[in-house]
Amino acid sequence: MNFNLNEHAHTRLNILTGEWVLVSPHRMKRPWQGKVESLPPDNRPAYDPKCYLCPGNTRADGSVNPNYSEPYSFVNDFSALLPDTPAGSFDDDGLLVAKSESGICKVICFTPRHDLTLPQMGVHDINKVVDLWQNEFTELSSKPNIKYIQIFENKGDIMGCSNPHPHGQIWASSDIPLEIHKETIRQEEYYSNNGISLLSAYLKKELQLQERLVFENDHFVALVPFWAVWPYETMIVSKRQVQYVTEFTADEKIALSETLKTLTAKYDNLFKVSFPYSAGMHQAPVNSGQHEGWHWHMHFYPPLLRSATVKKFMVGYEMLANPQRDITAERVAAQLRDLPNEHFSINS
Ligand code: H2U
Ligand code: ZN
Repeated sequence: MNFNLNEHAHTRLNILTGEWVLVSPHRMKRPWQGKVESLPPDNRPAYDPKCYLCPGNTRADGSVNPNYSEPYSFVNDFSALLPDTPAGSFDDDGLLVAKSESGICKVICFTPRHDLTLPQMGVHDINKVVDLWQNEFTELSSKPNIKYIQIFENKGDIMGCSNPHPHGQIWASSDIPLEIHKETIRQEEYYSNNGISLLSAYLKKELQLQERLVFENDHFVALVPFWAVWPYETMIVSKRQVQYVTEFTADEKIALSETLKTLTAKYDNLFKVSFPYSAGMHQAPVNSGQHEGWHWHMHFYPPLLRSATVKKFMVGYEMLANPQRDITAERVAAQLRDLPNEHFSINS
């Protein structure tokens, strides 16, 4: 019997982090009698007088949003990181070790419309969100104590998102977070050994094989990474190696907006619901020297398993030993690729 990735249990290497995922394709026939999540009805008004994020409304801390008509950002009223935290560290015999962390947290409202999500926005309106990401990145990276800027979106109650108004967040920190630390080591090592970015080489391979592609345009590729852990996990990778979102040209920004719209529409089309996920871009640290190997990309981590109501739990073996999945990355990529690029609500 020959080893076959579609039939036999195996582990796959995440080349960005050096971690492994256990893949058990033979388990896909397992019956499901577990927890079924209920879905909230999605019949939001264009403006909700009780929403903290809608234009003109009062937020939880008493500040009032302007009557914004374009993407709008403000400092998070409950910031996890604060700019004026004193520097310091704590070490009790190397057993109790801590250090202070400062930073800035912002909230970004993607649109004044309470009832939309990214796939329901026009490409030019998504492009305005990309403009704001660039402006925020430029401003935050101009502060020398900021070392990393995490731009992300948490979408859906199931992800613990507190408000359905389309929004994302930015956390800028005085230290380099763990995931970025791991990806920095792997990408710099590959670049110094091969003279090309790890993700340029990986993208070349994926474009040749065509097994895990979901969507492609002139400047970006959306794919299910070979090492995906979450069943519907995807990645957007820029065809040109850049370190930062601020480097994208006008054409690249439109292409990124189109990729974001198409990928999130495909996600919604999968189970005909507003598809929950945590997504965010990974880019090089700032104010900390050269990062020649770094290649901008975006991760999408959706929690759903096999339907709109069945959530994947990372428990048991996965918490204690190693993440695991049943459905292969190749099967999921084919499923997402074959779904329409247009949002289902357009035809319903
Ligand atoms: P989620 O993306 O997880 O829903 O978080 C929304 C953020 O918005 C959350 O971090 C902030 C919360 O602190 N927020 C405000 O800053 N002001 C408010 O009035 C409500 C929510
Ligand atoms: Zn709102």
